[in-house]
Amino acid sequence: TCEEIADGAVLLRGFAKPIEDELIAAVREIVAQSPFRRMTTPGGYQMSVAMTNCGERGWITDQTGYRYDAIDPRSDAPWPAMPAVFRDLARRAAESGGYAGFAPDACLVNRYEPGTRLSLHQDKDELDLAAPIVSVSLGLSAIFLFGGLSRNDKPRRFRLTHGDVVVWGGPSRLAYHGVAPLADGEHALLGRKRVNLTFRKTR
Ligand code: MD3
Ligand code: FE
Repeated sequence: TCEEIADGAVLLRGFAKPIEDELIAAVREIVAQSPFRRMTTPGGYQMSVAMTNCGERGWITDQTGYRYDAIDPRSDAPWPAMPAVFRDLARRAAESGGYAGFAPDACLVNRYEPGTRLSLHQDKDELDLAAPIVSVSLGLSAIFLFGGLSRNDKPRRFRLTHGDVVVWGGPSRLAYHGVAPLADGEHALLGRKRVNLTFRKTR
């Protein structure tokens, strides 16, 4: 099913489910090369969510700021290549959402454990803000908070579950969003965690 949840944002419930095993196997290979790590924000806070990346560039934050970089500062090597199964899923989802020809060059992989959260933020480090962001939820479900273009707009809440894919484009691309603290639970494939993939075109 395809549902427009906000202007320019399309929720594809269960879109990734048919390839769940391939996606999880690919995440494990990425993490073997570039492990999940908790990064530090420019304000000096350590994020509760652990992150890694694949693709030509990866999103990082440290004391000096946020940026996309071709090198994983932890391994001092390029990020793992984007698996074909990721690239194809992102392209198919974007097309279903009305964005044909989406060619992401970066995929940020977020790992949530019970109690971890992502506070309200905008994603605007990408140069091409006309391209959508495609997100894929795996494992435990989460309450996703979706606000407006101002931090003060009261966020709406959506439950995102294993296999759900959302295409965020148009006016929703610069909306504030976040994830409420993850409730504990056990997922058949991933155990006590949630993994979220976000596909981006950064340049
Ligand atoms: C709406 N990730 O990685 S995915 C992020 O569940 C991030 O890990 C969350 O926010 C997560 O930056 C939310 C949904 C999402 C991702 C990017 C967006 C929604 C978005 C960018 C613009 C608008
Ligand atoms: Fe975000």
